[in-house]
Amino acid sequence: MALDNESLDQLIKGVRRFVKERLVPLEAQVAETDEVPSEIIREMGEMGLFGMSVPEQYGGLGLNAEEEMAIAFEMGQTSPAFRSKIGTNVGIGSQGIVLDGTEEQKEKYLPKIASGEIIASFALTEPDAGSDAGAQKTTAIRDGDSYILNGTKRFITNAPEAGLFTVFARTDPQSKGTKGVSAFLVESGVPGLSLGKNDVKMGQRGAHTCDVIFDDCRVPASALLGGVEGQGFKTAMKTLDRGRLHIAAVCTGIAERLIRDSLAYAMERKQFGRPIAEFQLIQDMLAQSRTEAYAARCMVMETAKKRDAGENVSTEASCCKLFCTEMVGRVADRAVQIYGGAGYVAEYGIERFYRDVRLFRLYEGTSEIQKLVIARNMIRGAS
Ligand code: COS
Repeated sequence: MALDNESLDQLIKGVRRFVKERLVPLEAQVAETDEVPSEIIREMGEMGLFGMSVPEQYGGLGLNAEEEMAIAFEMGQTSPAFRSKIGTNVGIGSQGIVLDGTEEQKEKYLPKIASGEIIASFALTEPDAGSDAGAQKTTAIRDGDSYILNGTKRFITNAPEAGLFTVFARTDPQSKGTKGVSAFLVESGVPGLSLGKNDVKMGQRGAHTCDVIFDDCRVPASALLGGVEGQGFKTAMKTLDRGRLHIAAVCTGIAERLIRDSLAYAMERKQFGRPIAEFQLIQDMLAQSRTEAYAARCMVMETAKKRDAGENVSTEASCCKLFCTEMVGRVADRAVQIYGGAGYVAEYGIERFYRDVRLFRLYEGTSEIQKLVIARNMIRGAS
């Protein structure tokens, strides 16, 4: 454990209270305005939430995976837009630097990422490189002591707010596939970097994505992550291993929230003269959701412990991402069903969660990609 039990307990309780008292009351407002209020972002910074996974020596909380997942379960208990604000700093925006950055890069960026002073974003996906992440077309051509970047990144989470991008680009244009891809730390505002307009999405209003466009964007050679070419794809995959586990934990938290709401509604709503919770077909849905959310919590914690023990959890992280993201979809669907007509009406907030959770099966690797990773690792392990 990176924290002693008492400090961890206090942190978890503090986040739980913050979610309940500050975030839940703002859910409808955030959906309506498409903005998380700036004071909420400031408060999340004060609680250290941007720096959960950044080592203490760089100003973060330095949580291990088990502790981070315990907080992610709590942050999952409200609209995912709030978690998304800290999500890239905690996960894909910082972990490339933590895992593979040079000491200089760590010292330069991690303290600002940990405090939330800069939002860190992960620019991997392209118009023609989604699931096939190795098919990067963006290029970074060495020119003296600089690289010149050209290409377009798509659906980049937190790009509109980002101060720093981890950008994946091909340093060896002759190479195909995963080899020849390198990672760069590119600060926003550099000439040649521009943003597209915000994407209009199915849900998760308040969390923003857009294109990031590089047009002869010159960055210093020192922007090359780790100072080594050709390692970018592996950095991306390692980063996603932890990110996928975090998403699984968030989905578990959302499922638990929806189950709580569904149960409360079912116990209050009366039909045929009694609360609908007394009907076995409603109980069937409640019990299925409860069982699946419990399984999700167990597998996330088990994988986090294995990771903290130094084991390679690539397979398990994909198992968690696959199960938990699909699970929360089923739980949200049952929640709509238990609420009945009210589940379809915006005022009750359930239809919003139903739309919000759909994204989890897509980003940080679709369900199909998780299956592919799991099965490939099984075959490799057996041969
Ligand atoms: N950790 C460390 N290294 C890894 C790794 C991991 N989790 N996964 C793969 N690698 C390494 C492999 O060992 C291989 O190394 P060598 O070249 O030395 O053998 C290299 O990376 C290439 O791996 P692989 O051959 O498996 O690559 P593929 O192109 O076949 O594709 C998939 C791998 C499909 C799994 C990958 O492209 C992927 O995860 N796609 C989804 C991308 C994604 O999640 N996008 C969401 C965007 S972020 S919101």
